[in-house]
Amino acid sequence: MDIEASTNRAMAGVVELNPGGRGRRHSGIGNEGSVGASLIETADLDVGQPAADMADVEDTILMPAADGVELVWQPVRDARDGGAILYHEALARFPDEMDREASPARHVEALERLGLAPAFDRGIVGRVIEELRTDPFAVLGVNISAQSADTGGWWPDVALLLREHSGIARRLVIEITETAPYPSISQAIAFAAEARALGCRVALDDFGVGHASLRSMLALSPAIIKIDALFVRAAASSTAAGAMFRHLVGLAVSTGALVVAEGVETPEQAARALDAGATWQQGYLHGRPSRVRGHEIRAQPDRLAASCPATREFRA
Ligand code: G
Ligand code: MN
Repeated sequence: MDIEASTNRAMAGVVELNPGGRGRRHSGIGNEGSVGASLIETADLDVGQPAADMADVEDTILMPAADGVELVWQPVRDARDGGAILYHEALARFPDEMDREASPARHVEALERLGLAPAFDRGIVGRVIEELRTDPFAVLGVNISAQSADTGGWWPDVALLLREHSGIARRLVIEITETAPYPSISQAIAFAAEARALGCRVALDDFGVGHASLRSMLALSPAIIKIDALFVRAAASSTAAGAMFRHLVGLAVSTGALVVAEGVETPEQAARALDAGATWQQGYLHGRPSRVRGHEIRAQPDRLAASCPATREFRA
């Protein structure tokens, strides 16, 4: 389906039913009923998608714009002595999901099935840029769907904002998740190049489990590659799984990218990842996603620049 057309159609329904474009849900618990029900009905008729997916659309598209989504920060640290913070990944949390570890993955997957992830991403990217603007010491990663890796869509507005506020782009890591395929790989390449030219770091997220991850690893030339948690978790289970983890990290390192092992929960996993070459790590061992924005957990804004040039030669 054409993403832009489907976004416009669905957004037309949203705007019509919610004059002013602000969400409901500030109370957090429950569904006030009529707006939600009519949106589902209308959208179901107009777009012809399952009602459950449309309920997710209502939450996920309206809430970031309405500040209804909370952003928590999780550090990416140097696993060697000191545990220096490279940046924090800003993770979206929905207020009705009281378990603060809950990931929005389920909602995002519903949006991706509908081709609507870019509308959600736009809201979150805006929120993250706002945090970077108000806090000159923040260095943040934001997740976007592969569906958003496009020089059309929301990118021109964001690029303009980044140009106007110099110094923000170099503190922004754009993590592209590949749970959905790229609508166009040539668009994704152009998107990554433009983001890089502005000074942003492009990261390939969930490496090893996404769509087309080897192709995009070569084509997008990401500054950062994040190895999916699956591999470090499995690594201890057998010699073969351990070897696979080591090789996967080695493959990522060989591109010249800065490599982050995700989902590190134990000292043993940290040691194994470090030994494999994943100097940078993220996971509960190194810090849980948190609301805290305190200075004691700050990243050094220059560390990202020093550790990870936005552009580099492909070394493999
Ligand atoms: O796809 P991405 O890597 O951006 O997803 C991050 C998600 O993983 C977040 O929802 C976060 O809360 C969760 N997470 C972060 N670190 C850990 C960890 O060490 N263990 C587990 N199980 N989940 C984690
Ligand atoms: Mn991520």
